[in-house]
Amino acid sequence: MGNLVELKLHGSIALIMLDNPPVNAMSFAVRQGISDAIGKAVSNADTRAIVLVGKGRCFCGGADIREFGQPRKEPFLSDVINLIEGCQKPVIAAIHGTAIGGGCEIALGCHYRIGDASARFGQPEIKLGLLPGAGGTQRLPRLIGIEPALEIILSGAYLGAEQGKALGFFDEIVEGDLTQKAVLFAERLLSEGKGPRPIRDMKIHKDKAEQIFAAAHAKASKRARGLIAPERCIEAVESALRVTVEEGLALERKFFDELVRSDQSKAQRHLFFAERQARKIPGVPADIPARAVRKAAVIGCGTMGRGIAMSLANGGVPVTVLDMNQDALDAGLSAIHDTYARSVSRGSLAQPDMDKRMAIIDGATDYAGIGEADIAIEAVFEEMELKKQVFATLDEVCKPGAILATNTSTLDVDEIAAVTSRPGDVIGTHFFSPANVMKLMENVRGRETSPEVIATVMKLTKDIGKVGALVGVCDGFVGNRMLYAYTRQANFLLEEGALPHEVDKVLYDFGLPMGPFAMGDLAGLDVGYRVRQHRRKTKPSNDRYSPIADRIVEMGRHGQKTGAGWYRYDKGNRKPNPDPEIEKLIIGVSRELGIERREISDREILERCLYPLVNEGAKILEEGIAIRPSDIDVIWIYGYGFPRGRGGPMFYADLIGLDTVYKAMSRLHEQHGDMLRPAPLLEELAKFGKKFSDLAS
Ligand code: 3H9
Repeated sequence: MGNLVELKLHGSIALIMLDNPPVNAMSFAVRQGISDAIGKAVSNADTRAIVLVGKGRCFCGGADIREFGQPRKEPFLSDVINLIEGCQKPVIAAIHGTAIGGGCEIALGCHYRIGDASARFGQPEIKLGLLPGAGGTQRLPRLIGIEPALEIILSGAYLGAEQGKALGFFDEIVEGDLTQKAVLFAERLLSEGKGPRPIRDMKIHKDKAEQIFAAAHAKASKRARGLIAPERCIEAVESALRVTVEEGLALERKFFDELVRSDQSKAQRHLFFAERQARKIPGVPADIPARAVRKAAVIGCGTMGRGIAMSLANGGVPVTVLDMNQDALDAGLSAIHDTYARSVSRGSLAQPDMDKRMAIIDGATDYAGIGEADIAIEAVFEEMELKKQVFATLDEVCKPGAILATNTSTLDVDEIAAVTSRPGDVIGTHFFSPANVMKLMENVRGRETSPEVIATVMKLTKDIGKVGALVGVCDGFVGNRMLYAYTRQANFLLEEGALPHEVDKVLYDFGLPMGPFAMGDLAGLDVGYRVRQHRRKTKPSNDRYSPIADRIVEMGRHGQKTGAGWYRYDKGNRKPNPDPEIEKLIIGVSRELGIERREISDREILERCLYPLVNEGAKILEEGIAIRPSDIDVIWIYGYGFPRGRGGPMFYADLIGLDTVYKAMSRLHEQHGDMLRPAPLLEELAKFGKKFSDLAS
């Protein structure tokens, strides 16, 4: 390991440079290095001011997350920050790229902060189930005020240079060479006789504090149901108003230690690395050149097509939406406009950003209009023959080298690719509904998809702000195949004695945004119905099959959109109301099937729904459909709202112990037969006392 912190003493200014690629994380060696460098700069008589900069892509990406959970080594980050803050010579942070987490806290320890246009700052610890643990909860509110500080700490969002300047985080935003400008800034301070300006000495403004905290508590309990970190963040910031800085820092530290040991934080740290690991594809080297995607096309202007077009435009990729029917196209484009306009009126999107996005979306009613697209994403009705027709046409009209992608959620990508003369350019890009909101792209590698096409689509996924996982071809791919295993058991539970709202409540209480039946109503029950009918025709089977869902659709109840499905809905209200008619139907089906209804405990509901989900995940791993267990977690977190604090189904199973899951599956197998047979991989890992995370990837 080279020198991770460089000190240059020249003239009156000492320059301390962090050099710990890729993101200058505050590992033990970096903390030690800064501490030593500060010590030398302080004792050097010529030095009158100190400038701290980061080399490479950013100032600092925070504490080294890989060190969490390991024994702590001194100097701690808070010691280093206290050392900087207590320095008798002014210390200036010169920020480019991100200064986040511990990186933001280091900057807050400095007496002045300047940045260039690329500078961003934030406290993303909450996304790791933590709170800022090196003074962020005490210094940020003192510097910029409690309301914006709380917002930054609770959202984990990064703010840019201009916003930072307006809030008083940055003293100056400079153009040109940042280090040079920082040295000039330091010299100016000296010439003006300005010295250290520790934030800890700043007065905290208490105006409207009560309302601000009440609003923060209300928002946290709504947005972060079941998570401990948000409340701890608020309590720590609240303490800044009541107690001394020392006491506030001690409380913050106590909370940090408690959170870092919690399963919720372990789960969220797992997800941080899982998301990044998912971008690494065996057989697709990181340096393989991705194709340029300068222009995209989306085929189909229905709900999915519109959402996909918006996702691309949101990421700055110009997109042409193709629909052969002019009226459908007009309706689609105006729906896109209206969706953006709603975001503007809610305040979540600025009007100029909406204008920019709308300006790069256009429509076409003829395939000739998309010949120049670098990627064409098909989002037509989920029907094989139709998709084949579309791909045959795309093959004719798209330029050589264009990527032909399908948004199918269940169909065989290889069969679709086979109608083209370029199966190497065909790939699945499975977006989740609503596509402009949901972050997941389940990208599907066909038998012949080329590594270059995979690299391009994985890069595009990141470029447009989505999270991707690459999977192989099978019925339902990873997400929907596992979803089927889960909803199937939920349906059987109804036949055996439970009611939809009872099942949904257990899964909601577990942390899912909604249970399987409320979710079905939201998504529309007719979609699953069509898939099941197709499957029964193409792959008849004697497996146990619950007729309830089909009967509900055949009653004309398609979910929220028809005002009734598993539940009944009042006009204009999305709240699901249990419906006696459905209860009667369910009880009738139990009778028809000769099943004696029984009391079903919450625990049984949870195990019966979640363990088969995990079991299916194990089968998917055995078959090589998912590359690694953590990819499955990424899919379930970003595509299905699996609670972040549980880390995804495979991490959750690891946490409760695969032996527990295996034993429960064996019991269920005995009770319910083959459909619940434990996956051999689950059995093997459980027998050897291993975890899914022990599987090499
Ligand atoms: C904290 O600071 C707690 C303190 O309050 C108190 C402590 C006492 N540590 O995202 P990328 C790795 S909590 C270790 O692809 P980008 C990452 O795994 C920390 N590793 O790059 C990846 O590795 P690999 C608060 C880290 O340019 C590589 O760097 N900080 C860390 O798209 C590139 O990452 C955060 O939560 C880290 N802190 O984005 C950090 N950060 O190549 C959040 C990154 O092996 N991080 N890595 O896969 C980010 O938002 C982005 O990583 C960042 C760069 C914007 C920095």
